[in-house]
Amino acid sequence: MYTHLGLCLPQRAARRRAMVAATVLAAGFAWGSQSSGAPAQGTSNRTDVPGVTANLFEWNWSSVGNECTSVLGPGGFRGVQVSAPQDSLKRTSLGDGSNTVLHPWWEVYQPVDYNLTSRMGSEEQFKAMVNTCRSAGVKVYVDAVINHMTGQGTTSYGGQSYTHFNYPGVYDSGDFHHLGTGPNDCTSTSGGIEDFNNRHQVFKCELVGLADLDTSSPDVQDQLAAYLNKLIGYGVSGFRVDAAKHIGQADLDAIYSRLHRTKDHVKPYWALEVFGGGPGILSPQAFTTSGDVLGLDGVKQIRDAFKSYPAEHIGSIATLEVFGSGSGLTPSSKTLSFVTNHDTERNGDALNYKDGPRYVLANEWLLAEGYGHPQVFSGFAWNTTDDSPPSDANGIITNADCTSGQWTCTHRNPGILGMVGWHNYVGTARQANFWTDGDNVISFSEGHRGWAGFNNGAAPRTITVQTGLPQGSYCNVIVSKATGAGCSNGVAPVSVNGGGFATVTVGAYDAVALDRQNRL
Ligand code: LM2
Ligand code: CA
Repeated sequence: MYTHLGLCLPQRAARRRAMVAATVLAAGFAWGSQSSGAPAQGTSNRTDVPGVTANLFEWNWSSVGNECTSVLGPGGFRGVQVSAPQDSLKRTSLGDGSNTVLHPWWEVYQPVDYNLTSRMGSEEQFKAMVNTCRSAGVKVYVDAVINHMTGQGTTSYGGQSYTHFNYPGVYDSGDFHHLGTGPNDCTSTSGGIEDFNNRHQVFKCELVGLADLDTSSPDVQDQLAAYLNKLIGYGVSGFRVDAAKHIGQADLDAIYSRLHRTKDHVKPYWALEVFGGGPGILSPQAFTTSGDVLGLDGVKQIRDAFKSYPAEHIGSIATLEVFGSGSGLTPSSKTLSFVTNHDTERNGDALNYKDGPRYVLANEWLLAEGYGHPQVFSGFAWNTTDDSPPSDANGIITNADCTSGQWTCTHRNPGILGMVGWHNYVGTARQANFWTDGDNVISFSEGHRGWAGFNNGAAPRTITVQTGLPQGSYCNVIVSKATGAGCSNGVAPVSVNGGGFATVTVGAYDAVALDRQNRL
């Protein structure tokens, strides 16, 4: 069934061609529609191209399924990223990373086996969730933890007992990198990664003490591919590859080459987690030959523009006239973009839900800007960085309740939902008519289909700008929709004159966005 050859050169060339083909396709269609209704070609080398996704971090499977049907599908989200579904460490005592939280959110990053018995639910519940989401038009992308196993503990949520290098029925000691002097050993002094600029250590030593799989071994590659192919068989469309930087391009390619096509008859999406800052082949750019990468450098640029570093955090978004490859980031077509994810919301690299309206504004801006495949992060409220999501005494995560204040539910924000619709409607129209006051107010159009203005300042601003839109009365999609009886929610329409100009008041830390779908 498998070639056991890894990815040889002709296959690499074919994949590169396929990625180019997918990019060309993406340019001709609205985002996210490329693989739906695709012809049933078992031999297609096209890759799944995600539309706007929501990252429902540590939502349990039944809550994700409900959300797909009631909010994500109707709201125009084309995909949902879910948390690592494999069986994982279940802590039985404090210490080892947290002296106060017994079941920190990060237990799921310590796999024990590939049965889907997890804090988020059972394998049956996972399967049902994928079916429900797909029926609602929402593809499912999975956080795949495939670089390592555990760094602590002896028992899992599925009831499996294990030791650091021994996972019954899955891996034994020979499947791991070990501290040593051989070519396939970790040669640091401690067995951990000490030098993040050393490729050998980054690939073969332990990341925060997590048993490092020998991902160059064909047996390990087969085991990992079997896990991912099981998920693909359940209807999953692709993966966010955890710690991809620590697997390395060659091993990632060998694993990817073993993956089946998705239910949409395309190769799965493959978004690699590669933190910036590494030199040469350790840079995010250097992983774009193996897949898309997470937009982690972009996260910092967004934070710096919206918030900046003085204590007052005044920010200046005028710099965002240039954002993307022009500002040194990986190419738009190769990037999963977001304002934050679960790591950066805790480590200071990003804006997060605690930034309130400014955080919402940044999400709205990213959806308008159109860089990358945009993703809206939505997790749970926390006080300390280790906090567990709401769960029972056994660590089983309880249903996400957006009225409880315990879940941030960012993806339900009406302005963000309005911008998801705006984003889907403007598609890949080219950005034009950029305007700024040189400080904290910007606006631009996307072709002749949409216009948006953003005010990252503490006072409302009235601006007169070129919208690129035909004359007419438009509803602000941040707060309303066009209906037969005018703009919904009693919102006054915005007039665009025959020359395309409009005078618009943009509230403090707020946006106004117009599109031709919402013209009266
Ligand atoms: C990732 N990407 O590469 C995840 O996005 C990130 O959230 C994961 O770290 C990391 N890689 C490993 O998958 C988190 C968390 C760590 C936590 C690990 C493993 O940020 O703090 O480490 O998951 O659960 C914890 C303890 C740490 C301890 C380790 C091993 O915090 O002190 O290391 O477990 O026992 C001695
Ligand atoms: Ca590794």
